[in-house]
Amino acid sequence: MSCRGKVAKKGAVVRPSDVLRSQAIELPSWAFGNSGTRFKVFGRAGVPRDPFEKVADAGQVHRYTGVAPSVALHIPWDRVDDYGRLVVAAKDLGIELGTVNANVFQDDEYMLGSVTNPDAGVRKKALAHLFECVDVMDATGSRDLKLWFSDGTNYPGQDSIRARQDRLGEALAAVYERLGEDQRLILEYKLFEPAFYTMDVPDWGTSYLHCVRLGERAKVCVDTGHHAPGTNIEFIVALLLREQRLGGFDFNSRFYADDDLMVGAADPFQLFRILHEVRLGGGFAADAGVAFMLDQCHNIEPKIPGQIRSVMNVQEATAKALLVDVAALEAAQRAGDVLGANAVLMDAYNTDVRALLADLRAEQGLDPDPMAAYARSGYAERIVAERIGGVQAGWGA
Ligand code: LRH
Ligand code: MN
Repeated sequence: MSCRGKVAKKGAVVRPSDVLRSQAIELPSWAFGNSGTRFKVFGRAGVPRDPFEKVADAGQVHRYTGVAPSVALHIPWDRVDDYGRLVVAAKDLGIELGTVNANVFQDDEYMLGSVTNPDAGVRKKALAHLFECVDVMDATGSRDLKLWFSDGTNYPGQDSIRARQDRLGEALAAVYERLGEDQRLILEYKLFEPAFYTMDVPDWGTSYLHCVRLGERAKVCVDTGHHAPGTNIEFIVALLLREQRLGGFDFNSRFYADDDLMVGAADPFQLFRILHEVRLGGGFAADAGVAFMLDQCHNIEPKIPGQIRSVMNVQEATAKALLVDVAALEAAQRAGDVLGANAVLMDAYNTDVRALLADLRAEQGLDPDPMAAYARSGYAERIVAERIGGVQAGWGA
């Protein structure tokens, strides 16, 4: 791979090929379970029935891609009696348990909010769950607690915007206080849904403001499906990297709303532009602390191949971003050569990197074609035959 220019404004110089070899894309355990829309959740034979089977499926994605070494948990969907056993199960598959996601968006009491609810008793219940998630992190050795709140209002006047921010700030401070010094709080924002007038963390600015108040280990999570149509997400990424407040991504893609489709499927050029800014901002450096997570739902497509394809989409967009001739780009920018600068970027984007990645996989002892290798493995047929009975995992909503 011809490395055009080494780039790392911050931290150690990162050689593009090293970025690809050491890429780590975290999988969402819930993507292996059933998911859908309010209209229908379609079941599928072979779907996991418990966190151990979800972790086993995540292990398959890492086995064939080599760049998915961890799986994020969602509590209570992944609550188990013995997290130590789940850690060992993951290790036996060559993966680790990653980010712990809290869930204060499904209990009846949370209709008017969780940590922002006008009722102090409901807020106390929500906070207790967040503390439970920190305990889970202590048991799994996870670094990150990711917090997304469905909290918001549907009608003007329903509640005080300011009072809800005060309640949110209070809860976040209590959780931040509980974290260990190697643990981080990642605050995810979302413009709308399930609330439609205000969301209490609707945008990067609100998340950023709360993070700055909390401390260094509070970072912003950019879910690529959580913006208004037409939002320039890579601008937000560049800004958060500049402030060293980009904690990570929830990667997916969408045509309209929070569709949670495979990353890169709806808008591969946007994913490339985002990863280009990650590169320029030093976000690929090991010490940059940027988590690259998927947050998707495979409502109609097979889930393990869907995750493998998604990981490959991130790999391809990353390889294209690393091919940008940054020296030529900066020279054109300095010269005010608008078309020249744009052409440098489009050259990289229009480069077919599939053979390059296939060679990289072969070099790492992997099958150059992960999708075909998985299909040949017989795993899909085996789980259909074995996973009889029990309750298939899902969102339990
Ligand atoms: C909210 C969200 C959040 C999760 C959930 C699974 O839309 O993106 O990250 O907890 O999806
Ligand atoms: Mn998300």
